[in-house]
Amino acid sequence: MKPCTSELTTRLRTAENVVAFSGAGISSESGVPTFRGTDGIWSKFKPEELANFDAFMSNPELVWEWYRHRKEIISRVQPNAAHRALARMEQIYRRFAVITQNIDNLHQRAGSRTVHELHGNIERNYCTGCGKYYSNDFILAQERAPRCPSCNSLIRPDVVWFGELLPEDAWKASVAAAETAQVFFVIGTSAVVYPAASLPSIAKRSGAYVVEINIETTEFSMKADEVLLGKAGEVLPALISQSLSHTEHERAQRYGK
Ligand code: BJW
Ligand code: ZN
Repeated sequence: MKPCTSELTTRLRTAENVVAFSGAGISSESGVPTFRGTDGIWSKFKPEELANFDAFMSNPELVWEWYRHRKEIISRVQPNAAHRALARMEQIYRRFAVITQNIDNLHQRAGSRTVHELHGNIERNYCTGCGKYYSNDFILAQERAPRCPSCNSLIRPDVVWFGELLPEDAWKASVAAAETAQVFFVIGTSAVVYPAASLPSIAKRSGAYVVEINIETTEFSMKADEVLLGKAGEVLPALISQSLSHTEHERAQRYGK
């Protein structure tokens, strides 16, 4: 990775409010496939074809096969150096938030505490009829698309599909974080799925220095203040050691973290 600019180093050293917006690419080094991009391996189906309610109702077995497979992948993987670097940044900055489009829990498992999940969480499942929640153990014990023992309706994963609204609290908190960030990272996302993809522009309009980290350029790259091309698991730890390691102790003392 080429070193970050002195502009970014200065901003990272002086900032008090930093936000990281993540997508599937941050988990790819853990072994979770991305949806799109050169590393995306969901080539058989477009996410638009499976991740919507009509597809689920017309072929629940197929959609559940996809989610069961992903639940199994996610249960076996570990957070990587990129997730851990963000958890460490939360210890350094007075205000730090992760906004994630991912449903895999890897930020929380790496130790991040302030995580706004925009697209739900694969650990949870709920009944489309009565709303009752079910554990993954319950789901994985069923052979077919799971049905609610109380009302016999289909159970679905608690994730946000196309055409569905994002969770209001997570969305409001994310917009507020984007509007107040001094440095805003855009990490491992193709930035094509809205409204999440509008957050980097909201941050930029509100005065943040916006830094994209991706293995390739995206639709957002032209608008970023800085684009760091490389793997998130390599770029983020390098950023901390280049820009933050000597300020870490001082800040930890200052903010009592
Ligand atoms: C690395 C790396 C490494 C790899 N290091 N980088 C027309 C215009 C505008 C909007 C719309 C439109 N038509 C419809 C819409 C709205 C629609 C939308 O945006 N569609 C677009 C596709 C056009 N949005 C919605 O429907 C949303 N809801 C909504 O708008 O509500 C209002 C409404 C209500 C009623 C009617 C209409 C509107 C909801 C969107 C929900 C998205 N859900 C999914 C599935 C979640 C559950 C699950 O995971 O199963 O969310 S789809 C999928 O895409 C998932 C992701 O979170 C999301 C974004 O993907 P992400 O994270 O960016 O991943 P990739 O794979 O695309 O990119 C990975 C990147 O990583 C690549 O760039 C790689 O290069 C990079 N990379 N390795 C660094 N090591
Ligand atoms: Zn039910």
